Amino acid sequence: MGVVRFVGAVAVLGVVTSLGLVPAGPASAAVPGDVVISEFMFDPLSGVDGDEFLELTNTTATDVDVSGWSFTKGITLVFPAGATIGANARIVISPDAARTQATYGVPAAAVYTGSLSNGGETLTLKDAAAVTIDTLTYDDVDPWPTTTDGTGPSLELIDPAQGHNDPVNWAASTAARGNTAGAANSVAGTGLKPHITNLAATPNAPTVDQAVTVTATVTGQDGLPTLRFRYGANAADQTMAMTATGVNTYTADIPGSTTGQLIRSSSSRPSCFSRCSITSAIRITS
Ligand SMILES: [Ca+2]
Ligand SMILES: [Ca+2]
Ligand SMILES: [Ca+2]
Repeated sequence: MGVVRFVGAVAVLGVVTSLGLVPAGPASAAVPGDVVISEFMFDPLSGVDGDEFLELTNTTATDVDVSGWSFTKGITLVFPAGATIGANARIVISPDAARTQATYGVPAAAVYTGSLSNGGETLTLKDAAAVTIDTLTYDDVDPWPTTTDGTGPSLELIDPAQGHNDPVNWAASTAARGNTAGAANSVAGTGLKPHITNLAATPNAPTVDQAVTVTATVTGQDGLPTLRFRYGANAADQTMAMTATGVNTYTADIPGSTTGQLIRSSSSRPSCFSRCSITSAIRITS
């Protein structure tokens, strides 16, 4: 009878350098970053398109004139002459102002036509001269948050100063009511949190003394990720630096071993959002 053993493999992540906000410009000359798509509900729990909304935030200390600004893909809206977003203020737009008021308790500053795709699409906010002010392509599958796909919470931007088209910079709202329409985001933070996908161990059923190669895709971190693993239920964690094999892809070899207990390693990092670490179990078969 062979030894049966699980080895947990958890990649541990580095610290991210944050970037500064784009300096505020005059109201008549907004630049990308001045106004950001900061939150949206693309697939509300009610299943009613009228419960969709999209929040825009003016990240600058001056009013921004959004006259003639538009969305033309996915949803359609042209802001009327004289429309402004106040300094550091947020507005909510929606397809149904009455429902927005009833469901979220906030007024819709403008009403768009069309609806936000339940399967993900590209949203682009352009200014009156058709210059792109913000754009992102969201999805309803990993690495994007998946609880926002019709189960209640909205998608919220974490750090306006970081890339808006990076799923690592978006998270499901953690507010009790499932959104923060017109208010500061519940997940707001500084810097992108690390995100691990595609963690794999080869072979995933190693024999005694057979090394296990662990590979992973890690984004949103500086430097090389560290692989954490252990050989038995009561053993101490061991760590090793992973080696880069490509853009955001890393590998490390766990040496083979002959002893150990059944173990399922898990890791939680309270400072991270839920998607920043994953655990893999490996069974040694003989
Ligand atoms: Ca929708
Ligand atoms: Ca969907
Ligand atoms: Ca919000």
